Amino acid sequence: MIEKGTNVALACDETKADVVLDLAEKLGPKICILKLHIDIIEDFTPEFPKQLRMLADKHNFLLFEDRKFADIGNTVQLQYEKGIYHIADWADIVNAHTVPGPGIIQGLKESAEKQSDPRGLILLAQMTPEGTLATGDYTKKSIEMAKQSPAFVNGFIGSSTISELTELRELAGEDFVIYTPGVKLAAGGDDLGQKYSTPQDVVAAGSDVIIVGRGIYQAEDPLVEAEKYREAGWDAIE
Ligand code: S5P
Repeated sequence: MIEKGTNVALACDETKADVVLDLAEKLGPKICILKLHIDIIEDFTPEFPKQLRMLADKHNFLLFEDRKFADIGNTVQLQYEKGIYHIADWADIVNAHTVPGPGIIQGLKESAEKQSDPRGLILLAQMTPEGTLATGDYTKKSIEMAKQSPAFVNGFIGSSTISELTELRELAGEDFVIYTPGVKLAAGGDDLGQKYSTPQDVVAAGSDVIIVGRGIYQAEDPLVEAEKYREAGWDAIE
């Protein structure tokens, strides 16, 4: 982040491999992370994550597969390592819900340790949509779980609701990275409960990384828009 002067994670929710690769190549210099949902790619081939990995190394950003694991330890190991996606082979970071308890962290950690490159986990201590159940005691217990595995769990997904995000930062302390989705230059929401705050407001509330999806990739010129978010996010950090 410091080398590139950016705290923007691009939520690249496009469904065609070449569109994702094109955005990764063009926007690579502006972002610290490319977050994707591998299971929405309609023309997936094993070549796709390999090409993405090459672009991540070329432009010095991390790959974050937003898999939101949510099962028992044994099952998440299979989902992380096997199937058609082999996520553990190429994703620097994945995330998990804490609803199953600490076994999910242990399971993913054992799989991660088989890899030669470092792997990290983000816990969904909060979520952005209206009516989420990930609040209060759930958030507190998620943070406690992270503190049991601090070398592997690098941080949390935080809410885009400013009061909640502020509380998350207070509870988490300074040793964890907080990643906040639901970020747009103009606050608001969508028709399905997503809630947006601005880069300035989420960083002021304690967020480190701003996760931006439609605000960038649906813009007329995603490169121009990515630079606006980079500037807003990095000015706020500084
Ligand atoms: O609570 C959450 C957690 C995540 S990871 N709320 C979210 O919106 N996300 C993800 O962030 C979501 O899956 C999507 O990929 C991105 C937000 O996209 P946007 O288009 O609304 O900016």
